[in-house]
Amino acid sequence: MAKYLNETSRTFSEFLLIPGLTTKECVPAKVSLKTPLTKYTKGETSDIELNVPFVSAIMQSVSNDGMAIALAKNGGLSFIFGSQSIQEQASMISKVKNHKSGFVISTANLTQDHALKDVIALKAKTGHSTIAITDNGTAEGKLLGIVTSRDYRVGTDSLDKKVKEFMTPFDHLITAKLGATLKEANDLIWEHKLNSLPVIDEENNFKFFVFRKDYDNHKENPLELTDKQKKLVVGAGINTRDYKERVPALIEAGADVLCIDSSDGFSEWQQETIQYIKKEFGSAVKVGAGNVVDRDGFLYLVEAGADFVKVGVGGGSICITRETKGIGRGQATALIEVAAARDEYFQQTGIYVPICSDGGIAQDYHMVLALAMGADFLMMGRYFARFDESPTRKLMVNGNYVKEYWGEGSNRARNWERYDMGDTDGLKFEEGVDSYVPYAGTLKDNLAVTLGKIKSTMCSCGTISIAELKEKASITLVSSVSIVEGGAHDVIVKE
Ligand code: RVP
Repeated sequence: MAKYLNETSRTFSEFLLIPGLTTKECVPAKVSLKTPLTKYTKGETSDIELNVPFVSAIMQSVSNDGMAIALAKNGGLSFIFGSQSIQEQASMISKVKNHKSGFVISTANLTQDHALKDVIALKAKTGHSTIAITDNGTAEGKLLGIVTSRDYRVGTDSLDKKVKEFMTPFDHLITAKLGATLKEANDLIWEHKLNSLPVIDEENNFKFFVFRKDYDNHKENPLELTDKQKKLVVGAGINTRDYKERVPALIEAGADVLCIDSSDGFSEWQQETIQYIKKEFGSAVKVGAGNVVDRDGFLYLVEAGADFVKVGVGGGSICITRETKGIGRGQATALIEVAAARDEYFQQTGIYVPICSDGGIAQDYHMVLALAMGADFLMMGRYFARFDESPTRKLMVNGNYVKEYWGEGSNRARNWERYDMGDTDGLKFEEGVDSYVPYAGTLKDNLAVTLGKIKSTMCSCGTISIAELKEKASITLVSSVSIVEGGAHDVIVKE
């Protein structure tokens, strides 16, 4: 006979936190959001600790090198999506590892034979007003000049005017040589009153821009997540099919942590993958696994050697797994059960295996609830997809700016390995949708607001660390009627 779980499967919106005593010590400035990413033994600390408990989802529409750089600079970590060729994924990883703060690979480049109309179109598309002019129109070509908005007059100059007629040519440019430090580059910027400084190699090949504004930004990133060599920390998604080829390439490229990406991780495929990685590469190579929604799934992956376990099936904003396959569990219920299993395992063995709540965070307050319920960190897709740094197009739809966001189980992603049940290749049916999310601006600005809310809630609960929150939080279920009470009600809200 089938086993019935009598407890209703619940989601974050059905819970609230009860305020605890806020002492004078409990102020947002004192709150630490540091949290372990990978397993550790009692009395020790995790080899990788996040400064902010967020990781970006292993998705084409969320986590590329650009997102990874932005998130690591702000204390979190991205898992670069694995549903691309091994070479492309490894190249994204090495771009993050080789990223030198303040040295930017230009994404707005043209040749000198382009016209003013191309400059205007590129500026509108990328939002960048400084354009590198190279012999082949790429970020790697020989530098011939630069164009900024000070070089042309829209409405006066002909749109067909060639770039070579109005660019600042190479011999009028101040440049830095490859190998210059950020300090040296900035000294040049200040000395010559520049807004941007191109960096070139011995053959005048263009390498980077250093922008005046970035130096200030860099100084403002106290939470930056770096490794021992001061390089940004980055993760990578893998699958249970091509791991024997993919994993060595990702490690070679510098990935700090791997994560098996699957909608249903309670499988022998994952066990085999983890065991292979640990046997071939040893415990220094960190690998997370999942997703699971109960104690049995968690313990199975832990016994297999997982360094962390992801929790959540079917709760993702773009996910229709529950509708198509009838599997899943309310995210809060799943998390509460797995967190209890994690704590029990820690008590018995002295090994702490962090858990990640993946998917279904729709409000900022859900994040604090997830942490209070036992998550060590959160994986989010929709949240990050809304920002400038996500890899997708920004469009105007019905008068509002939106960004594209599609699931890995959608036809658009064609990530059949994520949904593979071990037989014939190919995506048989969709488990995700292709959608838009409201555009929200930069990651840094939005994160500051979100973290401000989290810290404030933690202070209301009388806690200044995630560990303390987990221990002290008092959580209540809410009725559907009291949810109405929680919003503005019985008033006419002004527009
Ligand atoms: P959300 O943050 O709610 O947008 O959810 C993101 C999560 O959804 C991902 O981390 C992943 O676990 C899951 N996902 C990704 N693609 C799909 C799908 O197509 N069904 N689901």
